Parts: sequence; structure tokens; C-alpha cells
Amino acid sequence: KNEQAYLNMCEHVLKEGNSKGDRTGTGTLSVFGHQMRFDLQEGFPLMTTKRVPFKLIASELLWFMKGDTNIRYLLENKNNIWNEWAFQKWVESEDYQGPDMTDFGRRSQKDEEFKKQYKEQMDTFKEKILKDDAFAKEFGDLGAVYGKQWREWKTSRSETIDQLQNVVESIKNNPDSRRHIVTAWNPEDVPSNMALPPCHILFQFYVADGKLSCQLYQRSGDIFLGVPFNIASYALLTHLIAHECGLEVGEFIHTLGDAHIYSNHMNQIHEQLSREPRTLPSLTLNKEKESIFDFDMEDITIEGYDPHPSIKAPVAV
Ligand code: UFP
Repeated sequence: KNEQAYLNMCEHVLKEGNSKGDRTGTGTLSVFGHQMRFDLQEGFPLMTTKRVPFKLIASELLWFMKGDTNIRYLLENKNNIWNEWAFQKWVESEDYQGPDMTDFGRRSQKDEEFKKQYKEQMDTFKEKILKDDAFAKEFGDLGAVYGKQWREWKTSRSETIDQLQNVVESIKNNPDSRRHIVTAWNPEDVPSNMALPPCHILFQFYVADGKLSCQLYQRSGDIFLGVPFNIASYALLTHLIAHECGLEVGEFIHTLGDAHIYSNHMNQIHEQLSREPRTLPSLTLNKEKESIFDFDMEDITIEGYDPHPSIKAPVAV
């Protein structure tokens, strides 16, 4: 019940996880292959054992759904979660003349002086993205990330496929189909065209009993920082598509490949596990909007969210 499936996974990984190195050099406890199920009728699965910023999740999802791959939309919504990826391209470009920003993620975690410089450069960068159209066009775009693969998958014949629109149509017209699938993993674009190879790779919908369920396959999950975002994001997507298709929500099933807790998140996980889960909030969507593609932030409301305080943790970079 509630977020118990998530808390159980945390316990399981702490107990059974393999000590494993990783790309970031941080070190993890990790299991391979884990599945959580959330009954969306029980409430919206936004963690209550710590505060999770729903607005960031919602604006990121709307951004994916628009097929937008430029961080300008996110910045307009005060959402900074993709900044580093665009910033990296900027500081590696010939046009960048400021101080050396090599390895800025790691260095700013260790070096206070550098952190100040980095913050200055990042603020200037953000401002330029927001104010300068040409600059935004060149340096705000992340390339072949989720929005692109969902809405404008490039075929070998130089056509594009709108997977998200297609899946909505197929749910409406042929609900029993076993082919309601959207994939973000395009081997041709991994890794050279991509800032980060997709983590949430493939999702499938299922209709039974007037309810829409969704299963996600995620190849790699940062259990403390990433996964609570991913759960809420796909739960919201399921609600939106059910809304357009005139269905109730069923389950969100989250299947993880490498599910890991970073070694510098251990205290935070224990703190979270010591807390008592509360009643889940509920989600309300604007009934006046029909198409999922017409939704804006003000059409999406979370009610009754009363979480424990947020818990800070370093992002592995
Ligand atoms: N990660 C998530 N969820 C996401 C996302 C990233 O948990 O939506 F984009 C984490 C997983 C992993 C890291 O810890 O980010 C990506 O690293 P790698 O590509 O090496 O798996």
C-alpha cells in the first residue's frame, strides 16, 4: 500500500545488493531486475516519506510530451533539472570564452571557489537561453532526448513517427492490443547523439476492466534521487492518457534493470526508511481539456500532499 513497494525495494537493496562500482566512481549497492506495482486507484504515488517536487516532474513530462528538446521551456517553468547537459555543450564549444569548466559537476562538489565561478557561468548561460533566441536555438537544444524519440522518431526513410500520438490512438481504437508501446532507446542515437542515453527506455499500456495500466522498463535507477521522480512522472502520464481515452487509471508497474543506492546516499535512505508513510495525495486534471497535448501546468493539480520534509543528497556525476 501507499509507497510501500518503494520502501520495500530500498530495504531489499540494502540487504541483498551487490557492492558495485559505476560510471561515476561513487560506488553503489545494486540489484538487477526489480519490479514495483502501484495501484493508482489508491492515490497518486508521490512519496510522502520525503517531499518530492511535483511541479518539476510535471513540467518535465509536459516538455517530453510536446516533443520539445530545448531547455528554454524548462527554464521558463523554473525547472533546472536538465541544465547541466546543455551547459556542458556550451562550455565545450568554441564560442565559450569564460574560465575552464572541465568536469564542472565533480569539481563544484569539492571546491568552493570553483563552485562560485561555476554558478556565475551557469546563471549567465541560463539568462542567455531565456533572452537570446539564436543562442537558445544553438545551445539550449539537447538533441535526441525523450521528447524527440516519443514524438519525432526518425526512420531510415527520413520520415518521422509520432509514437505517443499513435499509442493514444491505438488505446482508443484497439484497447486489447498487445502492442501499445513507446520506445526511447534508439541504438543509432546511443551514445554519440545523446547527452545521456535514456534511462526510462520503453513503456507499454494495457487496458482491462475500463482501466488503463502502464509498465515502464528502466535500465538504470538511482533509487534515492531518480526513482521517486520516475514513478511520479509515469503515474502522471498514465493519468493523462487515461483521461483522454475515457478510461479509469489502473496500475503503474515499474520494472528496473540496475536498481542502485549510491554509497553517499546511505544515511539519507535510512532517514527516509525511519519515517512513517502518510496518506497519498490525489491528482486532479482539468476536465475541460481533452487532448493530452493541450495540457499546461495549470491544468494539473495535486491535492492533499502532506509529506515529511525533503532530504538533501549529492547527485552522482
Ligand atoms: N537516473 C535515474 N532516473 C532518470 C535518469 C537518471 O535514476 O530518469 F535520467 C540515474 C540512474 C543512474 C544515472 O544512477 O542516473 C545514469 O547513469 P548511467 O547512464 O551510468 O546508468
